[in-house]
Amino acid sequence: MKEFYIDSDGIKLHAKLDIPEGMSKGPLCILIHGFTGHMEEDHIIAAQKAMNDAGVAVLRAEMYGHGGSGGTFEKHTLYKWVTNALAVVEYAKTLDFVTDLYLCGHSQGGLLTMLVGGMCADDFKAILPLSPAWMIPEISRQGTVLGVSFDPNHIPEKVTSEDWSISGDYIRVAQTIHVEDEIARFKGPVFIVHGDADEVVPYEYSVKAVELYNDAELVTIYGDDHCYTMHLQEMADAINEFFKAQIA
Ligand code: FER
Repeated sequence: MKEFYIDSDGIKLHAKLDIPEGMSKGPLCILIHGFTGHMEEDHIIAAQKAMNDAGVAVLRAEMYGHGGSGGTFEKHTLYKWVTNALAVVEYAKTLDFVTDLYLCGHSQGGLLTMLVGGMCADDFKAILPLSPAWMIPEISRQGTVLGVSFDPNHIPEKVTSEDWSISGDYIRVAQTIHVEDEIARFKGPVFIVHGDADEVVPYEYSVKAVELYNDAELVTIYGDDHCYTMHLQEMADAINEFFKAQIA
């Protein structure tokens, strides 16, 4: 494992690169956590190991205001994350050992994966949104995020829950995003994993995403929650098998 920082217009992004033993050239998957998340969460590590086991190098990166990266949580927005992800993609493309590039992210990182997948469609062989929170723009326009309500036409300075606080700019940015446009721009394979008892991101959004994408597959983790706490291995196995089939 190699630990380092990737510059994103002056913001240091904390990153870790895990290359399978003995690999000299091969595929790389960028892997990104969710809202309030980081790169050492159980489901992120499980995904990383599943990819490594399939012969895929993994570049985990933490986005603005999360983990060991620069910025504060309260000041993060989806535009900042998109800018960060573009910097990570640019960095990954400089790595000589990389053959094919993939992008994977969980929840808000899954939304990011869908956005950047559309924006950089030529760069990715496939994308893997995990329990993707792609309803965030829509519910921000309606006036509620993570169960906290606000006036969508008169955005408050802050939106606060017991566990976190985000700035009005988070909402302003989210309201401008139209995920369907980026779904339409990615024509390659899309591999989605989602627990059908997800309490944070409704499973139905993944069903809808699969219908909208040109070439998508949904693996359902039956009875499981947002972070696959009951069947983590099922999520990992699904990812492992997806990559084994890709590489075969
Ligand atoms: C929301 C639902 C889910 C939301 C964020 C998320 C900010 C993201 C969850 C995650 O990344 O795990 O309403 O609003």
